[in-house]
Amino acid sequence: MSKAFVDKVMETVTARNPGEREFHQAVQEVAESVAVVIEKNPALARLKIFERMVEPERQIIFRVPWTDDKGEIQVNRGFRVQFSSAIGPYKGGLRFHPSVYLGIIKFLGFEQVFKNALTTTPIGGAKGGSDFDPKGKSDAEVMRFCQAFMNELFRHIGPDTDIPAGDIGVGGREIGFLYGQYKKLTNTFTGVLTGKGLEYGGSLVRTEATGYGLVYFVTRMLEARSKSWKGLDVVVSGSGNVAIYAAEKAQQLGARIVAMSDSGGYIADSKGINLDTVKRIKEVERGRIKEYVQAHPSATYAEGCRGIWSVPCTIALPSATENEIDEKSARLLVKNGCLAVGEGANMPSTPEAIEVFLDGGVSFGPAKAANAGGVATSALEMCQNSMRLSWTFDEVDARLKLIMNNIYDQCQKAAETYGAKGNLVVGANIAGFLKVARAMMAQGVV
Ligand code: NDP
Ligand code: 2IT
Repeated sequence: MSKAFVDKVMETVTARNPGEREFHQAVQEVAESVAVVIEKNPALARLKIFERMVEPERQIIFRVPWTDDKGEIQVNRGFRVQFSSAIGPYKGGLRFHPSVYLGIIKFLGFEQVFKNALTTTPIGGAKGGSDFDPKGKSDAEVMRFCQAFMNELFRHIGPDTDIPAGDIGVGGREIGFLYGQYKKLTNTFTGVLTGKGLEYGGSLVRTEATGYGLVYFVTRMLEARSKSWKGLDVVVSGSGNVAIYAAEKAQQLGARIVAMSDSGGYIADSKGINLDTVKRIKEVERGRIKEYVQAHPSATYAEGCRGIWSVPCTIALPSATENEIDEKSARLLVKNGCLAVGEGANMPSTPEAIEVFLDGGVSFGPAKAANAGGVATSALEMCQNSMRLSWTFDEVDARLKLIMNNIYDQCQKAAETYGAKGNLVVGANIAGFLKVARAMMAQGVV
C-alpha cells in the first residue's frame, strides 16, 4: 500500500503542477514518510488529508512594475502561496532571487507547513517572493521594488491572516521598506511582518534565530553521540543570515569554522574563519566572499560554490540554498569523516545525498526541524507584538532553545513510534504531518 499511495499522490501532483521539480521533490519525501501513518489510520485516507495538504489553499501571482534609477520601467513577477491555515494564520518568508518561480515558492510553502507545526507555535504555512534580483541594485531601487511588491501583496495579508518575513534576498532592509508601504496603504501599525527592526516592533534574537536554533538542534544530535562542539571543524555553506549566525554560535561553543561560501565560490582556512570580517563584507558592504582573502592571507578562495564540500570537516551545516549537496558531495563528506549534517537552508540535500548520509551513519538533521528556529522566533515576535511588549535577548534565546529541544524530542519520538528509530527525516515529517492532520480532521472538509 505504501508504494501505491506514494505513486498515486505523485501522479496527481506532477500532473497538476507540471515542471515544478522542487515541489515534486518536497512532496515525494513527505509522502514516503507518512505513507505508513496513513496505512495505520484509515480515517486519514478516507478524509483525503494528504491529498488536501498537497494542494495550496490559495496561490497568488501578480505583476510588479517599478522604475529603476535610470528611469526605465522594470517588470517582475510576485508570488504568495498560502498553503495551509489549519493550525494558524499563514506564515512564511519572502524570497527575492532571479531563480524564483512558482515551483520554488510551492516547495518552500509546503515545507513551511510541517516546519511551523513542529515549532509548537500556532502558525500555518505560506511562502512568497519574486524573481527580482537585489544584487547590484541601489537602496532606492530596492525600496521602489519593495513598495511596488507591497502595492499588491497588502490586500492578501494581515496580522491575523498571513504574516510574511525574510528569506534569501530579503533581510532587515527589505522588511523595513515592505513594512513602511503596508503601514501607509492600510493606515495600521500591526505585526503584519516579522524580522522587523527593533525600533518598530522587531524581536531581539530574530536576526540570529535560524542559525542559533540550528546549532541548538545539532547540539542534541551530537549529545546523542556523546560529543560536543569543542575543537570540531565545521563547514558552513553560504554567508548570509543563516550561515553567519550558525557559524557564530558554533564558534561560541568552541568549534572552528573552516570554510564558508557564497554563490561565486568558497573560502577555506584550517585555522578558522574570522566572522567579523565576513559580517563586514556581507552585511555592511554587501560584497563578495572572495574579498575575505585580502584581509586574511592565510585563507584561500576557490571559484564555484560546490567545491566547499571537499573541505574536510566533522560537521557540515549547508545554509545557502536547495539541492546544494548532491550524492557526490555527500560521498566526499562521508569519506572525509563528517559525523553530522544540520540543514540550515531549505532542502539543501538531494534525496540521493540524504540516502548516503543515512546509510553512512551520519547524524542528519533535516531542514524542517533543524532550521525551524527562525520561524519559531518570528512567532515569538508576533506574540510580543500582540502583547505590545518586548522580551530581553536572554528571554527570547531561552525560549528558542526550549523550542529546538522540543522539536528534536518530537522527531525522535515520532520516528521511534513508527519504526524508524533515529531517522529524523521520517520523524520530522510524521510529527509535523500529524499535528496538521488532526487540526484538519477537527475542522471538517474546508
Ligand atoms: P541570505 O540571502 O541572507 O543568504 C543566502 C546565502 O546563500 C548567500 O551567501 C548566497 O550567496 C547563497 N546563495 C543563495 N542562492 C544561492 C545559489 N543558488 N547557489 C549558491 N549559493 C546561493 O539568505 P538566508 O541566509 O536567509 O537563507 C539561506 C537559506 O536558509 C535558504 O535556503 C532559506 O530558505 C533558508 N532559511 C532561512 C531562514 C531565515 O530566517 N532567513 C529560516 C529558515 C531557512 P550570494 O550572496 O552570492 O547570493
Ligand atoms: O524558511 C523559513 O522558515 C523562513 N524563511 C523564515 C520564515 C518566517 O516567517 O520567519
